[in-house]
Amino acid sequence: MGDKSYIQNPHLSGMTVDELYHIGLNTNDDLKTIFSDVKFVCLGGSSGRMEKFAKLLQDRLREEGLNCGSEIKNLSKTDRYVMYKAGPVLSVNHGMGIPSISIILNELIKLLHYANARDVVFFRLGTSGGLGTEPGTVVVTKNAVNELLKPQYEQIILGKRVSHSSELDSKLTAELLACNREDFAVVSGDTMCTLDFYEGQARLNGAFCDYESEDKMSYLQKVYEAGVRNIEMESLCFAAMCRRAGIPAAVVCVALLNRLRGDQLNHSPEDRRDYENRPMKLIISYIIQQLTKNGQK
Ligand code: R2B
Ligand code: URA
Repeated sequence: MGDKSYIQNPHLSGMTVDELYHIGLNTNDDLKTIFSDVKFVCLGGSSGRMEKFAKLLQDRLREEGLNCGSEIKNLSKTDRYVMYKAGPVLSVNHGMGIPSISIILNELIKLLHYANARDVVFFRLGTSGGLGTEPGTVVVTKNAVNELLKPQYEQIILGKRVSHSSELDSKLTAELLACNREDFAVVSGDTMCTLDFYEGQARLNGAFCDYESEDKMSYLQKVYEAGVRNIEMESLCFAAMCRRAGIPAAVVCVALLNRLRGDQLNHSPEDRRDYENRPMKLIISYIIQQLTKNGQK
């Protein structure tokens, strides 16, 4: 990306102080000293998972003799989001759903801009419902699509519908698929992003449901036939915002269940932990490979 700015907002340069309100930092903080070396930003839903990711990654960076930074501590000053730094990698939680990930992405993109960070890559590592995809399988997203199966993230801005493409970086996706050396299946396919976990994902087990099991199955079958291999709630916004900022980005989610077989998440805590670790393992392998390749030892 070279010197091209991640932000496209002429109003920011006229502000004396910009508050990154939801992480409790502002432009009076020494953002350059702390964040100018960031090369990867990894986002996932839960705060605990992203702390664990930062610690696992730090151990691997240390083992490889790479810059692993100092003690892992939360750099966010609010209880909305957590943010950890291990060497050149930020690990941040995004909460659940598009509004939550949109807020933290706005503030992270501005943070990197103010810190003068360059050539940064973003990852979302998460959980999802598989579609014809067995539990534990990791899906690397080809493209994020909306509930109408279009690769478009739609926002209402000033009372008007505005669409941005949610197509992802095919080179990064291919590199991630190629670096899988782990003992679990990794597949590529489209990811459908919804605004809701229950009716929005054609479940029969929410508080409300006005359709029959057959309607659900024929819808999910149609979505599967269109190339979708998993369903979650953030990829569309994540892909579109990174694309708009000119940031290469990838989405790596484990399937917790196969939605063609059921709706309930009822696996054991051990299986859940094992499954949740899988996207982390793939992304850690990729990051180590890239840092080693670039001779940053
Ligand atoms: C996957 O899991 C969460 C819902 O349980 C949501 O954040 C998502 O995308
Ligand atoms: N996350 C989702 O959004 N859907 C699922 O089915 C599982 C995890």
